[in-house]
Amino acid sequence: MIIPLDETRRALLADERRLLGQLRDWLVRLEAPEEQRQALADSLVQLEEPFLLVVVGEFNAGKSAFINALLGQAALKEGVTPTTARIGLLRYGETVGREVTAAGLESLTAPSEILRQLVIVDTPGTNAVLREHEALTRDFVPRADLVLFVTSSDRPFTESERAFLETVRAWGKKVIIVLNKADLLEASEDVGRVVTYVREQAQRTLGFAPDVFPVSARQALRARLEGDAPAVEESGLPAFEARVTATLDEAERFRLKLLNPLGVGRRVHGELAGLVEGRLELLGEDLRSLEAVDADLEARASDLEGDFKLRLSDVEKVLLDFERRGNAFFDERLRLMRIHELLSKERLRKDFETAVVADLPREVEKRVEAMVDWMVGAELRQWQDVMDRLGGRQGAHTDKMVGRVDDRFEYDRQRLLEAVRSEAQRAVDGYDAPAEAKRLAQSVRDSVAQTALLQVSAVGVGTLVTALATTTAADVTGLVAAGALSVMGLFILPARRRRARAELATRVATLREKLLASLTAGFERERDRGQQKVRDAIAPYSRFVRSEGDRLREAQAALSGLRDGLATLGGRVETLEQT
Ligand SMILES: Nc1nc2c(ncn2[C@@H]2O[C@H](COP(=O)(O)OP(=O)(O)OP(=O)(O)O)[C@@H](O)[C@H]2O)c(=O)[nH]1
Ligand SMILES: [Mg+2]
Repeated sequence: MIIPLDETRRALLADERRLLGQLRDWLVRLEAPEEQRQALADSLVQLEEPFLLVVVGEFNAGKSAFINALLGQAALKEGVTPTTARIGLLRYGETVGREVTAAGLESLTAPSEILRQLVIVDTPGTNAVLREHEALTRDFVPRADLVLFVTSSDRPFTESERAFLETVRAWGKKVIIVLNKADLLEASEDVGRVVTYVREQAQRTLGFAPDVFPVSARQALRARLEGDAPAVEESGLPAFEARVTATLDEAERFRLKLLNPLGVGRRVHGELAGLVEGRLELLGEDLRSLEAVDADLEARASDLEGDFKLRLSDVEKVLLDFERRGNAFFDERLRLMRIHELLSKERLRKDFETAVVADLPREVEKRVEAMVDWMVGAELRQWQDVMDRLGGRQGAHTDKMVGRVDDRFEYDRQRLLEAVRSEAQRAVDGYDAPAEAKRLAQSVRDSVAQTALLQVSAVGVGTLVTALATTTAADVTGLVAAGALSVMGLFILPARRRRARAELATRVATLREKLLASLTAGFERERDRGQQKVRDAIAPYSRFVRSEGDRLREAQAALSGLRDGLATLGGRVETLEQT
């Protein structure tokens, strides 16, 4: 910028660079859309560049004609059909020249004094069938330091013009309006009426009442070329020029220049804050789903615990029945009348096994098998819960802008959720229940074998119980066999019976204790293992939700500070003295 900077202006410029630099960093960190980053970067670069007066409006409104009138020569092509196809940047030059510099961009020169102070930009018209024209212009708007909006007297302020002014407003631009083709209006009252109408309509859209200058660009250029001073005056152009040169002095151009990136910054900031808010909202819901999964896991753990206790008492009952049968056996056998049966220890043991041990191993095994199946089912249901809680999260978006699928946040979140979902899906669909049951059964068996200190493996729980019960049988029957009785005399039979009962009770208690302890240990291990699997599957997603939440909250705090900073700076620039 070629204007001497005083202390105040230098400070403003430095503050603006610093604040917008911070905003630009956040745009990068949060992967805001490229257009936004570009718009802000462009506007920052532009602080160094000449003042841009950008002329916009619908096709055929006379934008090019108006610029020609300003220049006093027909430097630009005019036409009744959509004519201007490129953004044309007009700078001062000794001769009229034109050069296409990039796709959709043209660099023009003309020897016109006004161009020593500012660059005038001609743009393709909006609302033409050629939509790419409007896109070129729309994308260029953020770069304007001042927007000159041209509307035509034969259709002043159309709906499409209103819509376009909305986008101009969104970038926080200052706007001047030219009501062109004023020569088409017959009476001067009509001109006044249309000017008022346009100003009122524009105020509704822009939020402030812009200056509206009625002009006949055609008349102005013709009169200028013919040197017809009164006709030039009558065209309305000098009024516009006087006003513009009076207000667009260097100080004002500097002020507007500073306001341009601020307007862009505010707009971009608003969208970024919306992006952050949208993501936080989404993560908040994610977090609630994860908490629900946690609560599910806990509830399921305690449900399992309750169910398991019931099943254990069922096993206990089988053991108690075993004890009851044993006692009945002693009552019946330890009688005088059956003394001969007590003589053979071997036979006694066999009878005990048949009558008392009986179905015990099978009954125990049956119940343990049922427990195993039940646990396998429980684990499946657990995965099903996870699916229910998280399955729908994947496609979830808030109404707010969240991002595009190609940004890191969106990509990571989708990927992590997909991992949980497919893990759960795999667990549910591909769950090999028989294999799981086999593994579980083995685990319980190992546990029982270990507790019983038996050196057996690869046998069922039932077999282990059989082994334990058989030892019990041998020991208990050995105790009551007649060989030991003969010396003592028959009258001690009742005492023997009591001892046998007591011994059996101790044995059953031990057996029960060992069996229950090992089943409980096995159950707890399996339950924890199942839950851990679910937690492990969710962990990366849950870590992401938490850490991303922290990161976004930090961004939110920083952005809110930035918003205040930009507002304060905006106020300082707005009130900057115009001299
Ligand atoms: N009656 C009258 N016609 C005008 C005036 N200014 C321009 N025109 C005519 O309106 C038509 C469109 O003018 P342009 O300057 O090409 O309009 P534009 O807004 O640049 O149009 P695009 O480049 O297509 O967006 C041309 O035929 C001009 O001669 C004017 O003040 N009065
Ligand atoms: Mg044109």
